[in-house]
Amino acid sequence: PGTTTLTYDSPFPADFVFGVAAASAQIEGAAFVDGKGESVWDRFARIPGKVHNGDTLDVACDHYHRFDEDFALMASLGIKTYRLSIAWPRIYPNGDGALNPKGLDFYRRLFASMKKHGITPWVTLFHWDLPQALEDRGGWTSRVTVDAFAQYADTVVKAFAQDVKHWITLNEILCFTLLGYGTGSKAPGRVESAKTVNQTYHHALLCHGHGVRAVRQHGGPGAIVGLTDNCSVAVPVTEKPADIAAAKAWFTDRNAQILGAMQAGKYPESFLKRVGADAPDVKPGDFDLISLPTDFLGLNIYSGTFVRAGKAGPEALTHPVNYPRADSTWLRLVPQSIYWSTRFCHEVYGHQALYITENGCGYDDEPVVNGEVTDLHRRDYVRSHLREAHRAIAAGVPLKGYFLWSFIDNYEWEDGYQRRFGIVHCDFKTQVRTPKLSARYYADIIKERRIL
Ligand code: GBH
Repeated sequence: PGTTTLTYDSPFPADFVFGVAAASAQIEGAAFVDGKGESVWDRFARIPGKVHNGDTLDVACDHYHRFDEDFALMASLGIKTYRLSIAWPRIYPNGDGALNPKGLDFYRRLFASMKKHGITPWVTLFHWDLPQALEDRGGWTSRVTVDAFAQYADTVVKAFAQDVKHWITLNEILCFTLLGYGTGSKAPGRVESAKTVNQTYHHALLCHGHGVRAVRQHGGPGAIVGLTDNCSVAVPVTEKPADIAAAKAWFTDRNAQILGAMQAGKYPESFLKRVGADAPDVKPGDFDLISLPTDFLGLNIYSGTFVRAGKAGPEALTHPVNYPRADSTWLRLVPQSIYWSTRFCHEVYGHQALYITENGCGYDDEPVVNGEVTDLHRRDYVRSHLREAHRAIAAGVPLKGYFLWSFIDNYEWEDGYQRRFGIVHCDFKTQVRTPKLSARYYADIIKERRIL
């Protein structure tokens, strides 16, 4: 990368976006209200032993009924950009077929409230809440889901072209494919062959393509669109050239199936060699969709893997047990992940606009004491990760924004309500919201546009 004139204490560039993020299934609640269909998570949460404490998504933060007060709180903290997702089963309760007008009405009211509070929406079309009716017809293993998504994307983009100018097609393909159909730790909890799992990735990539196509056809003037990926992040153990080269090679290899394929317009040779007979079936024209040009790439970055140059090539290291982490065991504290993920995406895939669409940390015990949650651990997490974002920009990486996950404590998937990621505390019994210390801290950063 080139260099800019940004120095250690400089403010972020004037057009840098500071936001917060959340997702429909995790905050809305109202899981069976106003005609919403069942999602795979509504079903999965009811299978004994799948979700911590048997927590369901039925009520969550009751954002469905409280969005106006939530946006008032957001605005009071100076937050002007919010990444949300639309619940597919609200719009098409059966995945395709009959449209539910009350689903569209809900988001119409929600966007009006955001507008009133001066908050710009960034909208993800799919953040894991697949209609159960589609799962019953094969879910992500079937092209039925691709056709249904194409229709859903057309409907939503058309309906909200006036309200929404920033679109994200899918959130984290890996999580709803490999973890939903390979390991079974996420909904729908299936354990399928490698061949089948690779096919689910391929169908997800096709849906991404349909999302891009829908925004180009119906998004209206000024609409932009991209994917949010949770790429594998490689952090060189030292910043000597040999370790950086090793990290870059590992990064390129590990991200071949999604980022590599989108860029190359085909599955890269390294990937095809690795999967052999388990390669996905590809139909003519598939890659015309998958490789449609996008306007930006979103990255959800929480952690990273250390890589060094070994005798036989790049070596990825397992974190030792004592390596610091949040309460989520996978969430090792590696702030340099922000710098290296964005830099490598720019260098390897040529991305010219990158956004951190999620970054945050989850902890279990964050009680409100004397009206306060002094989450200094989260304040420190945000600060150290923004430092690395700033470093990336200074090094000429086109990083354009940062969305903190999450605005409010919410349904943390298989970890239920115990694991808190919010900068606003939610009491799930009373629905009382209490901004944590980290919310005040982030509000100050947004106001001054520099690291405090
Ligand atoms: C994001 O995923 C989600 O987009 C968001 O909805 C969620 O609430 C948030 O982050 C916090 O978790 O089983 O060892 O393979 C986070 C990224 C990547 C974290 C996959 C869990 C699985 C580890 N996820 N990872 S493993």
